[in-house]
Amino acid sequence: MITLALSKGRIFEETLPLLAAAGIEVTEDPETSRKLILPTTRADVRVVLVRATDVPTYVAHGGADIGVAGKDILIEYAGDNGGNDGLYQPLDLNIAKCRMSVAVRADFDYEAAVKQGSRIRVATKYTTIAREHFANKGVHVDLIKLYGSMELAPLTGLADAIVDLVSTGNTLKANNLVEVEQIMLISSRLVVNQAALKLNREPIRALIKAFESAIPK
Ligand code: PRT
Ligand code: MG
Repeated sequence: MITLALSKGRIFEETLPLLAAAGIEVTEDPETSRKLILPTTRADVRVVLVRATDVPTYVAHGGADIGVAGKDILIEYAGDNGGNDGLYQPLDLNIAKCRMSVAVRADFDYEAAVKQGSRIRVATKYTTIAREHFANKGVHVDLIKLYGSMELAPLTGLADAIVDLVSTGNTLKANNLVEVEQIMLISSRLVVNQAALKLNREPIRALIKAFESAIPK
């Protein structure tokens, strides 16, 4: 049995065409089903639904053999584990694309604050990425860890800036925030448990190959 860990929403939806390329169809809809383990049209493949942040944990510890996770999630997971996540990452799937950016309130002069060498208060869920970005720029920051709704932080005075994912930019716009820096482009990757790859080499290799053939341009 091959167990694939996916999160509901965009990653699940955008992984379906890749599964189709491997001849696999998920036979239940995660949005309406209450099941956490979904069967597929292949008796030896099942999907487990986990939180996006839990995908690397499931795969690293063998709760799943393979998984799909955003680069954002993978960098933070490695950061939380001393830089070593133990995951084999054979493919950038080029799905669930967005960018990691710095955003501030429209009336906050970010450039001036950076130039003056002021300490900047930055709220984010992505502390590893943010710490590294500002350290590389030589900017002193106080990082404030949040678990959601980062956009609220500059509006309430909790922080001067946020580091968050942006795709259309509509969420920033709706909250009077402006993107002042792009840190990196983000897409989702295939992650594989190293022991599972050794034990189950042929079927997992075949799955990786099929996924590779269907990566969107
Ligand atoms: O939502 P939940 O708390 O359950 O979990 P999650 O946010 O970790 O998962 P999910 O499914 O929302 O995101 C899974 C992965 O999709 C992320 O790890 C990213 O790699 C990728 N991805 C791609 C995104 C976005 N685009 C995205 N736009 N993840 C989140 N967003 C959010 C962003 O945080 C912001 O709040 O969408 C909002 C901005 O969108 P725009 O279009 O208004 O700019
Ligand atoms: Mg989300």
